[in-house]
Amino acid sequence: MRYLENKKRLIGLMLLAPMLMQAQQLREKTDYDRFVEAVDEYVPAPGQFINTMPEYVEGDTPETMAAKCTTILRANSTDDVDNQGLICLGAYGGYITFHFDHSVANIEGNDLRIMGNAFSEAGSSVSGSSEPGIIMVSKDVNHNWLPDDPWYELAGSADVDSVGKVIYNYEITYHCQPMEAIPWTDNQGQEGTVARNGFHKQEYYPLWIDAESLTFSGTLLPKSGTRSTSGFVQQFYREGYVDNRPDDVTFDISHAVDADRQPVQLDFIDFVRVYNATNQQYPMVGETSTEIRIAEDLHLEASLDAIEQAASGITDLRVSTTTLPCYDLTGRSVTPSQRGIYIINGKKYFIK
Ligand SMILES: [Ca+2]
Ligand SMILES: [Ca+2]
Ligand SMILES: [Ca+2]
Repeated sequence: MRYLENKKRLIGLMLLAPMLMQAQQLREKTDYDRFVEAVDEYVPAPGQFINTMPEYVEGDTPETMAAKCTTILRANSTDDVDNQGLICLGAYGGYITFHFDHSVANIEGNDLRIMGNAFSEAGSSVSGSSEPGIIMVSKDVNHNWLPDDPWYELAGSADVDSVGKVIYNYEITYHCQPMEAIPWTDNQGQEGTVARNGFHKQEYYPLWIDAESLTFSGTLLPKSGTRSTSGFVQQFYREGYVDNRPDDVTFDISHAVDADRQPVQLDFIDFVRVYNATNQQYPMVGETSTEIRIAEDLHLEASLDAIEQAASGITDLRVSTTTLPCYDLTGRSVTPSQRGIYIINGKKYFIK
């Protein structure tokens, strides 16, 4: 039944293809899926689980490692958590980029579910294994199916809960040093290493990346480690991060912000990136590094409906200027100074 419905839908959408080029993306297939279609990039920072989650074998390339991540995320399309593989992003900045087989619509409420392996310490509601990753979203505005378009972070709770303690525009560089602790320097004048430990004996620097150093940038969350009876755990951030706490795994595209932390209004997104947003290490657990095992569009049918609706044209016409918050089609806040299509309250308007 689902197959037939989607097939009918595809035929209808193919007829609208020229207009779709102006709007959202839809892969050519007959049955759409709420889970990730493919991983575009897997660029972890060094770490104790790098080259093992997923496993590197000699000859692997960025493309084959991304394909291994795709296999893991595709295999995890069940709730059988005991049998799910994990993708590890390594130390601060390491990231993964993926897409679905359709644009994900930003509807009322949360839009994406992304899960790692965060857990509470002995039922604690405030701490446990928390390795927060920041989510970024992007729209394929140049329609080339590649994640080479403007990116926006989804603002998490630290923006308001830890004012003055979050470092925006953080940058860190790791230097390859085979089978040794991995040295790093950052743009805050700090340096350190990703330490080796007795548990994980493989190389910690991603072996398929042919570069002597790796530089990552983004937002750095404040350290969260705290002593516990079992050693060290991390305080949970309140909300808005992947692999942060077991009860916070769904996210709203409406939390997108630009580089100045100003809200961005996106009607759809085509690519999702998650990067490790912490730079910290603790005894026994080592560096905190975001893991991912599931990513899905929370509302596949609503996304497909919205694509269909958007492909059928502009929602409304308006013939004068507006004083309401107004965004261009890439999601930038603008003051409309020329005629064109703008997004106001989530709908497209023509202003002339
Ligand atoms: Ca939403
Ligand atoms: Ca984790
Ligand atoms: Ca693109």
